[in-house]
Amino acid sequence: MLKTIVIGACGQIGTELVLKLREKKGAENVIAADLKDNCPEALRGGPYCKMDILDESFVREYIIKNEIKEVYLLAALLSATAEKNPDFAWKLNMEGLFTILKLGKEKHIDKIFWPSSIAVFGPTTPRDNTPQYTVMEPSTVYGISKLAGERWCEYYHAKFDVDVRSIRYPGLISYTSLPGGGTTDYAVDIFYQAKLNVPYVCYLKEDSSMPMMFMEDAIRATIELMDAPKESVKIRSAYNLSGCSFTPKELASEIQNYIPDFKISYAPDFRQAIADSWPKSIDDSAARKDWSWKENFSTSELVKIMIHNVNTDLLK
Ligand code: AKB
Repeated sequence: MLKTIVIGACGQIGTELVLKLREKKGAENVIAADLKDNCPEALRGGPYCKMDILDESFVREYIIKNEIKEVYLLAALLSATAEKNPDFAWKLNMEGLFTILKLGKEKHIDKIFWPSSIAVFGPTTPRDNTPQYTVMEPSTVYGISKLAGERWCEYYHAKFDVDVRSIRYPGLISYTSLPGGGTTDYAVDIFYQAKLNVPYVCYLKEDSSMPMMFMEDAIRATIELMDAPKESVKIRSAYNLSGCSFTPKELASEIQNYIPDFKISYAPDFRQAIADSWPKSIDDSAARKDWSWKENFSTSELVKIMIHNVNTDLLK
C-alpha cells in the first residue's frame, strides 16, 4: 500500500479525512501531520508527524525519505483569520502549495489534493447557482490565495503533468472537531450554543444565504475525486461542489424543531461583507458529470445529525 500524508490533519477537515483514509488504506499507511507538538486523541490510531508546512526542507526530506506518494495539503488560514493577518495568510496558503507542487513536478509524489473554496468568487460573480466558469474577482486575501492556487494547480498539471485535484468547498458542518477562522463557522457554532441552552448571537444577517455541506459528504467527495480515473478529472483548477444552502434564520428554525426555546439574534460584523461577496448557491454539474458526484445530506438531515451528536465537551 502506498503511503499517504494529510498535512493540517488536526483541523476540521483533516481530522475526519485521516480517520476515513485510515479505514480505507490501513492506519499505518496514513500519516497525520500538523503543527501541534502532540497528536490529538482522535488521531492516535496511526502515525503522527509534527510538521510546519513552511519548513520546506523538512517537508521535502520527510516526504522523499518516507516514500510518501499521496499528499492532502489542508494547512491554511481561512477567510476571517486571513483578513486579520494578510501577509502571513498569503505566505502560508501559497508557499506550502508550491513546496508540494514542486515535489509533484520532480515525480516524488504521484497524487495531490489541495482544497479550494467558494471564496474564489467575489462581488461581481453571479450569486445564484454560481457556474463553474464565471467572473472571479475575490475581495478577500483568502479568496485571492485560493484563486491563485487554482491557477498554479492547473499550470503544474498542464506543463509538468502533476496529478493535482481540487474542490471548491462550501461551508462545512461537522461535530468531530471545531472549525477555525472561517466566515461559515456560525453554522457549526450555533449547534453548541443551542445544546448549551444559550441564545446565539449570529455575526451575519438573518437572510445571508451561503452554500454549505455536511462533512460526511465533503469527505466522500474528496475521496471519490482522488479515486476517479485520471482521464475523468477534466478540471485541474477546482470543481464546484454543492450540498445545500441556507440562511442563519432557516438554520435556527430547523434547530427549533428539536429545541423549541432556542433563541437567535443578529449582530453583523466584518464577516457580513465577506458573506455578501460569496455565492448563495452553486452549480456543480461538472463534478456530477465528470466523477458522478451526488450529495447525500439535506439541511434538515444534517441538523438532525448535528443535534444528536454535538458534544459541548469539545469546547473545553
Ligand atoms: C471559510 O468560511 O473561510 C471557509 C470556506 C468557505 O472556505 N469555510
